[in-house]
This record gives sequence, structure tokens and C-alpha cells, in this order.
Amino acid sequence: MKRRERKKVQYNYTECNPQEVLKAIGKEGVTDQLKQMMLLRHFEMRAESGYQHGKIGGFFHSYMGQEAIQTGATCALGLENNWWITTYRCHALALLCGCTPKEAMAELYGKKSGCAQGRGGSMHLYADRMLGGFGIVGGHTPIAAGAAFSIAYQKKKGVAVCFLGDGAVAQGAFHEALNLASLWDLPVIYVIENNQWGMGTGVERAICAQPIGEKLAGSYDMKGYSVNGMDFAACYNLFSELGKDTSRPVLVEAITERFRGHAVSDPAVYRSREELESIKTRDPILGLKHQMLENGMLTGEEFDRFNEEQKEIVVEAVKFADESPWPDPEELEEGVYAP
Ligand SMILES: Cc1ncc(C[n+]2csc(CCOP(=O)(O)OP(=O)(O)O)c2C)c(N)n1
Ligand SMILES: [Mg+2]
Repeated sequence: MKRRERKKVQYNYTECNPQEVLKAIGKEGVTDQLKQMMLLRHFEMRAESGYQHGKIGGFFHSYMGQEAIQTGATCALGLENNWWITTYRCHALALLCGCTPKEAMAELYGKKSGCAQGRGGSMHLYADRMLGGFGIVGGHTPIAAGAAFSIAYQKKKGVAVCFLGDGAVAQGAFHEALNLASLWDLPVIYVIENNQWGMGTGVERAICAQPIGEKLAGSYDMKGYSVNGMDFAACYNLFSELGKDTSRPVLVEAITERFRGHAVSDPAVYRSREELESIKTRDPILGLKHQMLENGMLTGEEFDRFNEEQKEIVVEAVKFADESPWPDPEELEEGVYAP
């Protein structure tokens, strides 16, 4: 069979003037989001190191490189009334949904003080408005439809936001969820975080039609959007717009890059060093830094200071996780609902 070649996909990005968007959020608000993204980055770096030192077991998937998407979405839509759900690449969303760095790191360490009392680990983080952390590719997409149904059924305000990878687009459950969401006018935003890879398989070899979001949405009578997932302002702008009318489900494709391999054990040799270097020039944190420097919202010294502050928060979280007690074996069966 002929192997599909990687070709440049033409995206119709939603229009956005980053400087106007940042101005509308205001200096304080943008600074908070910059700090938030720094926190996510430091969290991943320190946690990765914890894994390499044998402090963290199981699987471990880094969100490094993709930070602008979930930061932009949570900032634009807010946590109140909304439900959030994602894949195993879930550390960032948990932190954005209010899980403290200490609770998240302790969960990775398998400790009792973790957000799932040490029973979930890296792939199963939870917060008040976050339904998880799921390991089955595409398996959480019908759950998002269910969360949206609960909002609609109870005639409440709010929207369910479901993040998934490009690889999940090949799963049947995803298409069933989209069909039902459209049929029942569910308030749900499906966000495909297209980081170009599903493990070591390039997206062009796994998904037949691209741009995924733009092409697929019409099949489900939904609106579809492409957004530059490396640009905080563009993500914030799109999600703000989508939050204004949640009467119908929508499909978003955020085009992004993961800076690491699929999981911590993946050296990602399928991607050349040059490709990785070029990807890193589009670092979303540095992108926001430059936009803020340009409009006078930030100085280089402030950037360094904020970065140091966020690093310290994560160092504290590591210390807390390390010193926290293990779960008590006698409590093993508590919270188990299987009959
Ligand atoms: C149903 C199912 N099939 C296969 C796997 C193994 N698997 C884990 S992650 C992954 C790749 C998914 O890639 P993508 O959806 O693009 O998400 P990304 O890891 O890039 O965020 C696969 C095949 C799984 N967890 N679940
Ligand atoms: Mg992917």
C-alpha cells in the first residue's frame, strides 16, 4: 500500500488580531495567563525529572508545547458552570481547573495527598469541574456528550469542553458522540488538539481528510474551526466567541506541536532534530512573551522573575509530594464502586 506523504495542510484560521485581544484582556489578565503557562511548563519539566528518578511510575504524557490551547480555553470560558474533560495528557487541564500543583504532583507520586488520593496517577487527574483524565483514546468523547446533556436537561447555563487528540478522530466513539451531540443540540465544544502525531504515527497516515475540523464538522451539521494552537491570543479569542452561543455543538481543530515524545519512554526518533528545533521556535510561551514585550505589557526582567516564581511553586510541590504519606493499604477498597 502506498504510504501517505506529509503535505502542507491549508488551514483557514479564525481571524484574530493578537494585540487587540491582549488589550481587551488587559495587562493584569494577560500576565496571569502567562504565569499560568509558565506553571504548566515547569510542572511538566519537574514531573518528568521525578519520573526519571523513579519517583513516579506508570505512564506519563507531557503537555509541553500545547499550553496555549487549554490555557486560552479555560481563561475565555471560565470554570463556573462548565465541564472539562480530556485524555491521558491531562496534567495541564487539572491545574487549570483548580487542582493545586501540590495535589497534582502528589497524585503523580502516588501519594495520599494527591487529587485522586494516589489512585489515579498521571493519566487520571480530577478537579471540581474536570471529569478526568482518560486513558482510552476517544473513550471520553461520549462522556462529554453526557455532561453536555446534563447541562441541557437541567436547563442550566454552561458548556462541556472536550479535548482529544488527532488520533482519536479515527475512533468510532468520537463519531457517535458528534452525531448525538448534533442531533440533540448539546452544548459541547469538541477540541481536537492536532499535535501531528498519534504515538509514532503521523496524522496524515491515520486520518484521511484534512483539515480535520473544517472538513468533518459539516458531516455532523456543526460549525468547524481551525485555530493556531501555538498562539494564546488566537485560542482565547476563538473560545470567547464560542462561549457566546452554546446552543449547538461545535468542532475546533487546534493545530499544535508536542515538544516531547508521545510519552516519557518515547525518544521520538521518528521526528528529526531539525524538525524539533523548528517546532520550538513556535513555543507558545515565548510567543506570548514577544507579543507582551511588543505592546509594553512586560519587560524582560519581569518575564524572568515570573518564570522563577512559577518554578519555585513547582519545586515546593515536588517537596510536598515527596514528603507526603503513601495511601493506607487498609483504605484500598474505599471508593470502589464495582459490585
Ligand atoms: C482505544 C485505544 N486504542 C489504542 C490506545 C493506545 N494509544 C494510547 S495513546 C495513542 C495515540 C493517540 O494519539 P492522539 O489521539 O493524537 O493523542 P496525543 O497522544 O497525540 O495527545 C494510542 C494509539 C488506547 N489507549 N486506546
Ligand atoms: Mg496527536
